[in-house]
Amino acid sequence: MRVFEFSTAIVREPGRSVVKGLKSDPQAVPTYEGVLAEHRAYVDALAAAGLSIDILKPLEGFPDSVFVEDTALTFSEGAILLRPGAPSRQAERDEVRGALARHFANVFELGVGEYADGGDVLMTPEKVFIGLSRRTNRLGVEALTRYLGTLGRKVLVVQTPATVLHFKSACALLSEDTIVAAKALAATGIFDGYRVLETPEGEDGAANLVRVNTQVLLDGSYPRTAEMIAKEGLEVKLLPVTEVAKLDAGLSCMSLRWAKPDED
Ligand code: CIR
Repeated sequence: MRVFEFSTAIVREPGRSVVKGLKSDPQAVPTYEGVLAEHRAYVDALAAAGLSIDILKPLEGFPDSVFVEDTALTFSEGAILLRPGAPSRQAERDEVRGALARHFANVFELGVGEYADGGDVLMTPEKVFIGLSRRTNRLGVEALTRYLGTLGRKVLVVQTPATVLHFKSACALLSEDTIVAAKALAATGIFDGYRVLETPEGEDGAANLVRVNTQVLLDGSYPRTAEMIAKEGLEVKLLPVTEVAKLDAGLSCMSLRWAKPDED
């Protein structure tokens, strides 16, 4: 099962309202120009990694809509339209439905009361980890487990650490058998059976990286993680995300990625 080989991505350009996005630190206010520049560098990196990219228009009514990962799960076999858990983000799903319909014949949808953010979902070849969190509830996980089962995937329900917004704020798949995780999450033992690389001291935020084909997209403020990944023989592409990080977000949040079946 291919989990980091992608041919296609959906992204959404940030609107000027992005400066009003949800965040935990009231002092950390991003600039629109800064987020836009970081988003453009990210889209360029996805294109350089070989993906064709569907760029959706900015939505001023939804400050966090640039974080399109939270609205859907996408696979070669189909897609699942999620229901983001933050009240201000719930209707973002209605703005993504049309794009999913353009790309997928088969789209499942979470129902009323079934909440899940894509940031809480980590794909590996054997299973899908789903972290219960402030955004992803039990009903959401149960519905996802059913739909993912139909798409041939097994689910392991875990707990998103209380210190982070999303499960994938603290972990990412680096290769078929290797997960990069912040030390506290690695220590829980949930990744037993995988090779786990812990982020170096002071670099927990680096775990929100994205493996895309042969490259690893990594937040440029984490040099020791970059060194650790380069030692794995992978090509590291450093990207600026300091403005995006002020919104409790990182690299994985800004795209939906999948491999088109005819390119498998
Ligand atoms: C939010 O609080 O929903 C946004 N400010 C950040 C979303 C980040 N998304 C992600 O980690 N998948």
